[in-house]
Amino acid sequence: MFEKVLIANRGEIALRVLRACRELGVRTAVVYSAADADSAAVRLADQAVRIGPAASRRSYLNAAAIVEAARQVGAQAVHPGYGFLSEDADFAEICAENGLTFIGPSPSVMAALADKSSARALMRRAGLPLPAGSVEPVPTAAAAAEVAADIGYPVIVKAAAGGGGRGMTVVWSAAELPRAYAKTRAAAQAVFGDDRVYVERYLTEARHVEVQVLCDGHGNGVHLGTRDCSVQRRHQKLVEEAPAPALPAGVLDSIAETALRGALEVGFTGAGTLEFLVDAEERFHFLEINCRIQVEHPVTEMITGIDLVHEQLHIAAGVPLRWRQDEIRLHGVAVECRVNVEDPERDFAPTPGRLERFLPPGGPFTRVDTHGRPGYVVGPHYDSLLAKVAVWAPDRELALNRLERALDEFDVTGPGVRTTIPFVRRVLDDAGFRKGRYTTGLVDRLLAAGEHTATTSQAGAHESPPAPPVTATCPPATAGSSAPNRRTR
Ligand code: MV4
Repeated sequence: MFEKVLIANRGEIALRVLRACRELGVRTAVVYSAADADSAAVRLADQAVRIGPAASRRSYLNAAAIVEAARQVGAQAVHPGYGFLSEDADFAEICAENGLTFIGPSPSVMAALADKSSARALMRRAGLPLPAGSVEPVPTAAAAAEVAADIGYPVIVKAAAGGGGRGMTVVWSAAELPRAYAKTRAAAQAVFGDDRVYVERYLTEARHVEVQVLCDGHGNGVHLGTRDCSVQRRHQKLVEEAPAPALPAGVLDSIAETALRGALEVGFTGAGTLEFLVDAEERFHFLEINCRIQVEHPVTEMITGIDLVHEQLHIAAGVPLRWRQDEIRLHGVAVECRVNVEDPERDFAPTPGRLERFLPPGGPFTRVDTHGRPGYVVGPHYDSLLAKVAVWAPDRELALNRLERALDEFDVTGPGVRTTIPFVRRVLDDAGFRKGRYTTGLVDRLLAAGEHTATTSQAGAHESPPAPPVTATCPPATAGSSAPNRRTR
């Protein structure tokens, strides 16, 4: 095992990785920006290196500064977390050139899989079913129209260099295609510096089901079952659960086994996730593979008892996988929701500010991953994820009740601060969601249904502050301060 690992990330995931290192007796160093000088990770790490100003371009995305920090502290490996440089093959290569182990797949495999068009081709060769469409990038609008006519509308034009829902346009008819094609190419060029796009059949009302895999550097791999991540708004997941509900065990096994076969076939190593869409006929289609630890990994940890970050560290250190597939047992149901500092009533706009109160839930089978604390200032520089609340229970109904109970306890209050908790509650309340019968269309349906009630709920019809304790030292709620996330009963 490594003696010292550099954590090249911030927020809750920096803490998550730090804890795994501690548990394995690995010393920790964390990098931080000017905005994160008093973060929990900085306080808890053995060492901390300031690498730049708040702007991520000059700190958490600054490969040279991170490699220099690793050299300074004498770290042998770099854990990139998620986001930032976690899927940057060039960064993995720079680490290797500097004698550092990048905790993830090899740079060449990462590069081949980061390109969705190339990942699609590799996975098709490995026998994975894909949505109908082009495997090679489509060079002209005319060629795109030909592919679309062939597979039928609706189609979706996707940037080869995209991922996680960035750089894609749904096209409902042939008339719209030329514009959509040009628009997606221009956007892809602007955002990724790479204008290649491909065309796929667009699957409506499908379920987003993903498979967690672990593959070592010795040709061994296991899958850790499925997660359903269909509850997304603009490709930001809000609620995730494991295993994917309301699908026959045979279908889930087949998706998971297919995913693992694909990952091994393309030489993937580390912890990875293969995304699929499952259509109404329960057929599944490979979309993309993520070569990193994901935000929603806790739900898989809860149903398997396997610490995914420990496994990432072992795999990167060359240790052979400690499980065979028949030793992996999936137990019960885990559900997670994200607590973002955003206002669901204002198009989920970030609401940075100081957290006057921060009281996370507790209780049985309840896990909170957060870097928040009372007095913590949520800044405007980074994504708005403040906490993840994950619960486990023997069955889905109890897991959902437990998550509602946990959210009832969670008090995040500060001037101007709002969270996604009220919206998550509406998801958990939805009849279709309760039954496990929901698709990627759920969030838009809830938002459309909530449109005419938005004003009443803003006035506090749905959320109301608890009576302040007599000894309260903080000022009473004013127009600018938020109601805590508490349900009126
Ligand atoms: C799709 C799709 C339907 N058809 N591709 C979104 C995230 C990225 N990983 C892939 N995504 C999708 N790709 C085809 N061919 C549906 C999604 C999708 C989605 C689309 C609209 C609204 C919510 C969604 C949630 C998950 C996936």
